[in-house]
Amino acid sequence: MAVSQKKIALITGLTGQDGSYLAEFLLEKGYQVHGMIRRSSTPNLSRIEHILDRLTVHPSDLLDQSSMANLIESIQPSEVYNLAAQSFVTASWDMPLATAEMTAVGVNRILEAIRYSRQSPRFYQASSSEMFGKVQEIPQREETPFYPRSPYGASKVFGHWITVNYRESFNMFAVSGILFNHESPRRGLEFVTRKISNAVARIKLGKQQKLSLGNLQAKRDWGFAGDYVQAMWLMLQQDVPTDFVIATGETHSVQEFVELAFDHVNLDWQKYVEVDPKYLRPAEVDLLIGDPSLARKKLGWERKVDFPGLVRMMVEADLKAEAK
Ligand code: NDP
Ligand code: GDR
Repeated sequence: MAVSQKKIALITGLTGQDGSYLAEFLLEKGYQVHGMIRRSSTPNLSRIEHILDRLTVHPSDLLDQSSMANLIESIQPSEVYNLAAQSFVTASWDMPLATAEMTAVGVNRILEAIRYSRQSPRFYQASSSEMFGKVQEIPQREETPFYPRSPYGASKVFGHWITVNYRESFNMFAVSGILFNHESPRRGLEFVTRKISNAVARIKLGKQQKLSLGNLQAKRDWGFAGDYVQAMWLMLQQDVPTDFVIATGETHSVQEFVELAFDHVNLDWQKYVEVDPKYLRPAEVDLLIGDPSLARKKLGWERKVDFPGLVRMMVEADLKAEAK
């Protein structure tokens, strides 16, 4: 789909994994791209450094209603992508209230800012497969009931429903993408896939001896972040605002990820991996597998990178980075 005139996009969470891929994608499509960046004492722009000269960044915070309202009024975007959140599930038990402020109420703050704006931009909310939590149905689809298992998951359920609510109450073009886990070489080091790929590279290069993990039997539907940002954009180009599940339709255990990653560098994982109970969660999400049929049919969306390709890509990138 070509963009006929220059569209203006605002991305919250620009400095995160998805924000960086989405910004690249929208620049490629000819958008003028703006991003919200929260103040920090040290610069935190490593994922967007290579495109920074083509972006406009604005200081703002999900916690600050007036800064978001001013931002939307001054930029007058045609599309708003809300990717900002406290996104690490483990941390959500340590700081449940801060997680709720950012990941739940933050969504409502942006929706309020949009509701009173002149432009009425289209709105994308980053919903999550963590909302499904305890297995209610396999595979999980748009109608599967939610049963979140963490303060993060519960906050995302609020964000999801408040988006539906504003769509139905105020006739807004507001949609949620229920995205299953998506990873990349830009994934934060605390998430299991990147923790594994980085450790494998370091072990191969003799910089690390062991890899400590938690639950190896948890199963996730893992895709590549670069493929998933395209789905976000497609959702905002539809005639009718609709929520979609975005997933690969395959599930793999953490152990399978470990095995493939170590295989890639010809090492036996069992010699290096140990289970440390400190990485187990108070409540676990055992099995996630999404049904992307609706996205395939209505958006024409397909993932391009498969599971072995994703593991390979991440290990190769970490080998390169760690060798420097
Ligand atoms: P990241 O953790 O990589 O990025 C989160 C972003 O949110 C960062 O830019 C961060 O800024 C920003 N942020 C956090 N708190 C605030 C705040 N108070 N004000 C302004 N910005 C803030 O997440 P991902 O890119 O992986 O995920 C993007 C979104 O998609 C998140 O909402 C996540 O919950 C959701 N999601 C992710 C999935 C995945 O598998 N990756 C799957 C499903 C949903 P800073 O750099 O300053 O920390
Ligand atoms: P998740 O991702 O919680 O699914 O949330 P994460 O990579 O943190 O965990 C995936 C699974 O791996 C198990 N695990 C470990 N996890 C971490 N982080 N560290 C370990 O050492 C470890 N050992 C085993 C976990 O128990 C879990 O079962 C991600 C985030 O991006 C969310 O923001 C997003 O909404 C969901 O994906 C979909």
